[in-house]
Order: sequence, then C-alpha cells, then structure tokens
Amino acid sequence: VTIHNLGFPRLGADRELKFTLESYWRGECGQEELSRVAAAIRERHWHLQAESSLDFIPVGDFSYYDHVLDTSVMLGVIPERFGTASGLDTYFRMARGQAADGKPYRACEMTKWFDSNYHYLVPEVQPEQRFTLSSDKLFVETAELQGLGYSPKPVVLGPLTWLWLAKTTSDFDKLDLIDRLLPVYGDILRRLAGQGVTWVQIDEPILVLDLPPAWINAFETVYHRLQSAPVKVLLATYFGDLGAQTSFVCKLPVAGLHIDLVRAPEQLTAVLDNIASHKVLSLGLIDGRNIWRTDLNAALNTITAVRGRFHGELWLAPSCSLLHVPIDLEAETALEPGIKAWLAFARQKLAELATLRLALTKPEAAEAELAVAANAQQTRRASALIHNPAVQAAVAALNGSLAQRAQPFAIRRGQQRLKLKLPDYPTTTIGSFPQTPEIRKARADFKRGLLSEADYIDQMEQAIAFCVREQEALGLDVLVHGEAERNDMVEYFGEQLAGFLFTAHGWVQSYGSRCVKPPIIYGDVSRPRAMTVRWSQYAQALTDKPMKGMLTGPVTLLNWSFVRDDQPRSATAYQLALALREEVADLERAGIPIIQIDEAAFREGLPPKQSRWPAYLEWAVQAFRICSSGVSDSTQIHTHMCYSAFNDIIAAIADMDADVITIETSRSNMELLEAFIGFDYPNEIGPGVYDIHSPNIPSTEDMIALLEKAGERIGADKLWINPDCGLKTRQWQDVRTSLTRMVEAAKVLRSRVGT
Ligand code: THG
Ligand code: ZN
Repeated sequence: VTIHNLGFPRLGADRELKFTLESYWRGECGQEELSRVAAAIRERHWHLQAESSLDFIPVGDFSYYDHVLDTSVMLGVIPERFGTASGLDTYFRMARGQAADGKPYRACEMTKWFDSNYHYLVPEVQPEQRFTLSSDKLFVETAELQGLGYSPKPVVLGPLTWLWLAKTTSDFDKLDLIDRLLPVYGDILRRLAGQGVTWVQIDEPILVLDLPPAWINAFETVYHRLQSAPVKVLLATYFGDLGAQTSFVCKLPVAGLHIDLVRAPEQLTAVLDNIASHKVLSLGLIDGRNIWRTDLNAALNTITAVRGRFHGELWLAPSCSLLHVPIDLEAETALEPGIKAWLAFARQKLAELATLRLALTKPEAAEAELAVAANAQQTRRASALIHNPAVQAAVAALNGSLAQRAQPFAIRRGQQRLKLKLPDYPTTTIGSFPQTPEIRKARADFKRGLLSEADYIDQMEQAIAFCVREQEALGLDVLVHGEAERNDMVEYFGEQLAGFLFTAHGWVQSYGSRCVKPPIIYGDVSRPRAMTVRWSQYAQALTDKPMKGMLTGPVTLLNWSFVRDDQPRSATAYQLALALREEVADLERAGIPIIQIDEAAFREGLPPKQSRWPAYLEWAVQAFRICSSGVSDSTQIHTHMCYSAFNDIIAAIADMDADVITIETSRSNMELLEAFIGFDYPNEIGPGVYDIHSPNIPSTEDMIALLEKAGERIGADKLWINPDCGLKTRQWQDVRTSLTRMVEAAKVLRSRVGT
C-alpha cells in the first residue's frame, strides 16, 4: 500500500506566515523576507510530513493567500482592473483590493469553499477569456521538494471545478471556455512530467455536487484529452459521495481515483462495483475536516473488505486536504490528558496513515500503536466526561411544544409594539462595535493573569458604557452593549459551555492571513452558568432605550466548531439549543426586551447535495426554534445572517419565526431581497443598508435610495434600518460617520410618512 496526503495547512503552527504577510502588507518587510519565511515554512512542513514516511508529499498546496486565486493566476486569468503586470503585488491586489502603494482596487469576491469555513477568491471569466500558463510557482515548489529528496505529488485544482467556481461578468455559458482552458492544463502536466513527476493530483470536488448533465459529460472529454500528457492523474473527490455519478466517474480515463470515506462511507460499495483493477483507488479514511483520532481497527476492517473485492493498487490518505485542521496536537500542553488522547491534528493524522500501512505490511510491528488507538476509542466511548444523563434526557423529552412561541407573529407583533414603543423604521446595529487595541489588550492581559478579574470587569464596563453613550448620541433606537468581552462569536460561547474544549494553538485558516480557533465539542453540552447576562444587564441599566441581548445560535455554534462524531449533528444541535434556551430565559428575566440569536453560518451548513437539504433544514430550523421559543410574546427575537443568498431556503428561514431578521443586502443593491418578496416573508426585516466590509463611508442619499427600494418591496411597516453586519473590524471614527448618516436616512423616511 501507498500512503499519501492531499494537502497541508499553510500558515505554520505559530501562524508565522500570517504575521509575515501582515508585516509585508504594512510595508514593514520586503518581498525577499516574505518569500524566505514562506520557503522555510514549506520546507518545515515537508520534513514534518516526511516523518510519517509518506510515499508522496503534496506540493502546490502552499499559498500566499488562497489556492483558487493561485490557480486563476497560473491560468493567466487576471481581471483587467488589476492591470497587466503579474507578480505578488497584482496577486495581493486581487486578494485584498489594495496595491503595495496603498492604491485601492475592487478586490475579487470571497466566498465559502463548499461547506467548510474556508473562503476562496472567486475567479472572474468573460466570453472572450484567454488562458496562458502564467506562473512558475508550482514548478519551482516541485523542484524545491525534489531538492530535499522527497517524491512530489503536485496538486492542481481541476479545470472543471475551477470553472464551476468562476463567476461570469456577462450572460454566457462558461462551460464553452473549457476548450480554450484545457491546453493550459496540458502544458502544466507536460511541464511537470519534464521535471520527473509521475503522479499529479487533480482536485475535482464538484463531483460530489448535483451537477447539470452538460458538466458531467464534460468530465469525459476533459480527462480524455488530458490523458495524452505523460503523467498519471489521481482524480481527487471529497466532501461527499459521487452519488448517481459513481459509475461514470469510476470509468473516467484517469489512472487513479480518491474518494472521501469519512463524509460518505456508504459510497464504497458502489465504487467497488464500478472501478477497474488497473486503476489506483485512494481511500480517504482519516478525517481531514475534524480532529478525532481514527478508529484504526475499523479502518483496517474496511481495507480488508476492499481487498477482498478490489485487486488493483490501494492508496490510503486523509479524506481531504488537512487545511481544515490545526497542525500539531503536541503544541497543546494544557489540554486535559484524558481528552487529548482522543484527538489527532494534521501531524498525528499522518502518523495514523503510517500505522495503517505498518499494520498491513508488518502487523506485529503495529500492534502497540493499534492498541493505543483502540484504547482511545474505548475510553472515549465509556468516558464519564462526555455523557451527561440530564442533557440526554432533556433531548429525548423534546417535543414540538418547546419549539413553538405561545402566539403567532401577528399577535406577538402587537404586544411587542406596545412594550417597545419604537418609531417607524427603527434603527439598530448587528451587535459588535469596534474592538479597540485597549479592549484587546484588556482581554489578553486578563487571560494571561496580568489583569485581575475586578479590573477586567471594570474595563469591560467602561467599554460598554462608552458604547452605550455613543449610540445614544447617534440617536439609534435599539442599542447593543458592543461585545467588547468577546474574542470570536463562537469561541466566546465555547469557552463557557460544558462539553466544549478550547485549544491554545488550534488555528485554522479562514481566509488569507485570517484564522479562527474552532472550539471542540467533545461531550454533552450544558450551560453551567449565565454567559452574557451580566454585560447586557449592565448595559440596559445605562439607558432607557431597549437593549438587545446578543447570542450566537445553535446552528452556527455547531457549524463553526469541531463537532463530536459519535452522535448525529442534529443531536448536538438540540443540546446547544437547550443550553441557549436557558440563556435566553435568563436574559428575559434580567429585563432584556430584545434578544438576537445570530445564525451567521446557517446557510453554509447545507450539505453539498440538494437531496440532503430537507433533512438538514428540518433539524436546523427546529434547533433555532427550541432556543428562541421560551420567551413571552412581548419579548422580541431577532436573528442575523451573513452571506444572504436565500432564494432556495427562504421557506426554512420563515419557518424559524424570528420576529425580526437582519441580512446582508447592500452589496447586491437589495437584489437579495427578492427572495423575501417572491415568497411574501411574514415577519419584519432589516436589509443591511451599507456594506461594513468596505472602507468606504456610505452617503445618506444612497441609503435612502436602498431603503426606498426595500420599502416598495417588503412594505414600510416591516422595515428595520441597520448596517449589514457587525462593526468590530471598523474604526470608531468611520462608524460614527456612517451611523450618523444612517440615522439621518431614517429621519428623512419618517418625515415623509409624517411620523
Ligand atoms: N467566527 C468564526 N468563523 C467565521 C467568522 C467568525 N467564519 C466566517 C467569518 N466570520 C470569517 N471571518 C473572519 C474575520 C476575521 C477573523 C477571522 C475570520 C480574524 N481572526 C483573527 C486573526 O486571524 O488575526 C484571530 C482571531 C482573534 O484574534 O481572536 O480576524 O467570526 N468562528
Ligand atoms: Zn453578518
């Protein structure tokens, strides 16, 4: 058996590349320094992968920002507005919308990589698009790796997946471009062959989506034509099953096929029914999206079963690139040892591959390692740490009644109006205000023990008081406390809930140089004590205006954490919902009249295949309703969602039955509102009136125009006025100007209706 890896994290265990990139962007270090650090990280990561004696090490997976952008640049697809020069400055213009001299550009759009929390930069293609091999990066890195004496397996994003992810600037069938695109892929493969490369991994994850027939058929032509290059192609699929396309994909003219047996173990039978024995079959048996140790005995059983039916060459690998997991568990010195034994990060996952190979080639030599692995499974299953009978009983006892507000929206609405006495076109914000250096320092010092709890509370209260005064001066109608105490909207709750664990160095790239540290949900979830009440209560006491309590919803906590794999995701979602329901009740009891439950990641949790959407939406909506339905009718529930392409799930959004939803619509010029109109969305809506991700300050006129457009479509009496997302990444000065203008826009609209 051959063992190999599909891709490795890029930023370094201490996020070295992040800090060097950011220093380069600030003009504090030069390109030589940046490329020196990058080369050192690559080399270190190759040595680290070689420790597990992989037969092939991936190359080309390293990136200064994003591998989809790397592919676009390699193909010479650089939109005109960025100029004609190639090189790092152009590359970062596309990624960040800023040149080295500070000149602004409209950056490429960023969006989620399938159902992960990684963002890629969207390629842009035109009808007359030309393609030319325009970057040496892959070839240079391949030579670097060969120079160290390792066997490279270059990784290339496949032509059809790249094209599928591209957006078109005018209306034409982008699939028509494939004929012009393919010769460049031919060039790439031939050049790699010239360097002595034998295998190339071509990633085509779109094969797990529901593809239109024309796209499926294109695979046959494309891989037939690439067959003439003198290298072997390993076609890599991941994040799901090949479904109805299984037999077709197994017969494509490629030398090998990689399948994801973690997300989609059920596809194995169909693959074995269809794959010929002259091909290589790569089994993705180690979870590349999660941090649990593999059940190696179960994996060995699978391999044995495969060997009984498949007589070709077998390769073993992680299910997908290890980009989605932290690098090294050994860095976690403070983890509870009992739980640490259940985990495997990137480095440990590769060691698991080596153990599997050893178990197949020299079983006696692998016995000790297999025993450790089996013991980890055993202790985890039996552990008292993960089982909380009270939580399990509460979930088992769930019935529809907990997921139902007492009265329908039409009646709640009247009661909320009586209680809140808001003007027409009420103004609010999404929750966070600027995270100043002082706020970050206070949090960091408290965490390190340099600041006492009393002083920390004092500093947070000062930040809250400042934020409340600012909002009163701006004349906003519904205030927030500003979230000074929160690092990340998921990590913050993870740190306070039982059943969660957080790491010290478990960084995962989110986009470019930005990372998140997903908490680990390892056991039954409960809420030992109130999490947000003291801050919201303190804030409410400072003002007569209604204060909005701020929570992260169950689905988003789930989607942005590493989730336990020993029970269905829905079960964990319900546990989260019950824990949050208690927090909602405590906020209400503390006199907080409005509670917002953010579901920023609701949409991205949709499975790759549409046939699985209804099952997901059913429990996801139910989880939201469970956490939000315990309040009285006069308490107003808000929710907020980012990335608001809602057309296809609008019925589920309405079914969540939040009294008010705030969404991201400004960048699309309110076009995203169409979903809410065509469907006749029943509750109130705050379509974001300006883009907080842009450094530009919106004008009052532009916001009025957007609101008029929105008012015509959804009715003025349903309309809220707010920015399109939280303000934590902005500066106070900009926030003040933008919100002054936003409040002004509300006043203009009110004066027109005479209120
Ligand atoms: N939290 C989590 N996931 C997310 C978001 C989030 N995924 C989608 C979106 N928001 C991603 N956006 C960002 C924006 C900023 C940062 C990370 C993801 C960021 N991170 C800091 C960094 O890399 O320097 C580290 C975090 C910190 O300092 O605490 O700035 O909001 N879970
Ligand atoms: Zn948002």
